[in-house]
Amino acid sequence: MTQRTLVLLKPDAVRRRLIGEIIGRIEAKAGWAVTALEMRELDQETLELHYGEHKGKPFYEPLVEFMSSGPVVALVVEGERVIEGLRRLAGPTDPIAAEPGSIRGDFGTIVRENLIHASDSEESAIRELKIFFPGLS
Ligand code: IDP
Ligand code: MG
Repeated sequence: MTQRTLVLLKPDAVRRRLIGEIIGRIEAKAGWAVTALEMRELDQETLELHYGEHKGKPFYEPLVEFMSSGPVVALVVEGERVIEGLRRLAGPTDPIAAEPGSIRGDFGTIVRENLIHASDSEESAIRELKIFFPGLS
């Protein structure tokens, strides 16, 4: 089942020069492909749309501040079961709980600064792809 998902390499990943490492892991999965890519800074409106489900939670404001602290890399990734697969490749939200071998497990220590976002379902992927790549057919 070929799917499309939204990936964000967060400002910590960009600052730490991990773009190549992370995209390399994505491209290493057979058949998966990066089909769009953009480095950009995220404004408040975009972040509110993207992370709206978390508004009101204690971590929301620091999350938005972190996500606007520098450029991110937004990617569209396509391939076999890529939504579930990228969540597994990223690892769970808390990098200390994440398995070594996963991106968060290998590179992260702080829950907020966990390097990567990947859509968590088909519905989220459709919604988030529209925010970051509105021109996509
Ligand atoms: P996810 O990125 O694994 O889907 P979500 O629960 O959707 O995790 O949270 C979105 C982002 O908010 C996380 O990736 C992380 O950067 C941040 N976050 C989530 N929970 C916490 C927390 O308890 N403390 C600090 N930051 C958090
Ligand atoms: Mg999430």
